Amino acid sequence: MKKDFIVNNKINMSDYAKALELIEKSRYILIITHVNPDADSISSALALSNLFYENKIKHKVFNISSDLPQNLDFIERFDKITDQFPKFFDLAISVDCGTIKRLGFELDPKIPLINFDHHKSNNDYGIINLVDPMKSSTAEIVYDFFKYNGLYITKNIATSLYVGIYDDSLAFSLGRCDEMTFDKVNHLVEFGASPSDIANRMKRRDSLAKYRIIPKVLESLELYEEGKIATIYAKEEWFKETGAHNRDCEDALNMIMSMQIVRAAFFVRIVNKVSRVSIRSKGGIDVSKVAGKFGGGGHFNAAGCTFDTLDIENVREIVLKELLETT
Ligand SMILES: [Mn+2]
Repeated sequence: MKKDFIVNNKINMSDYAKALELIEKSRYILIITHVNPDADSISSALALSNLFYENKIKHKVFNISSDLPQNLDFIERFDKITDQFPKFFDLAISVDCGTIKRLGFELDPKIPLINFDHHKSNNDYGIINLVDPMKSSTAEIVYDFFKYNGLYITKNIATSLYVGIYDDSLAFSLGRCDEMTFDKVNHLVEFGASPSDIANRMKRRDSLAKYRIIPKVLESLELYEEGKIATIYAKEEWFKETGAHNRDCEDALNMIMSMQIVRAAFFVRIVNKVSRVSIRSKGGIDVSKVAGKFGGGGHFNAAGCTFDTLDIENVREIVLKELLETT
């Protein structure tokens, strides 16, 4: 007999109900998105924020920085995300934070925390942990929270959740995208999410600066092990020369990974005065282990870490050595 998709979930079903119970008895909720937020973190937070707003539950969506991905500005309540702490909150909800460090600040341990996440590195740091590394995105887990608790998904919530699933699954191309993902997406479209509108707003609003910096980044390409391993970097001055934002060059890594021969690649650049390394792989190379060696984390095929230095060439050599040893 075919079972309902909810039964296949790794997360203990009663935890979804417990999370809602805790939300309903709290007076003020802080929803926390991660450092250098991506679409999954923002959209998971905004889906909850729209639910809370519609139900008159007092809350704020917080990010440690005011530098947000502006291509998400079409999601309802995006303009309400703040880098200011409220005077008082008695519940925290983290979304897509693979380690507690990703919150970007020290949370008072007396405040209960609901942890929504899908990173392998997550060590269940919350009081309630809705964590499943087999899910394509945290937005999928937030969707299950709605479904399991019988909560109504409005058009704004559907749009928000679709954005998270779409972006974090690299437009439905990751292995963790399964029939349950498409089941959810089907419902979200039914509830009013528009796939073409969302794709246009997210993917077709590039800046000119992006096309000025990407050739420079591609020019930095070095190949090792007959092309299986690739590295790229972005020099700090290139951002000044082109007016590009660090997000403008993110696609360079996807482009390198699209080369047939490349099995693993990483990208070094300066973000907020530290060297940030993004590592990607295809198939059986676990790059979360490489990132983990340097205090970072992430997923099997996509991970990252930072180094407290501006010497990107040195960082490139250190990570390259580790990656060559792993493969
Ligand atoms: Mn995610």
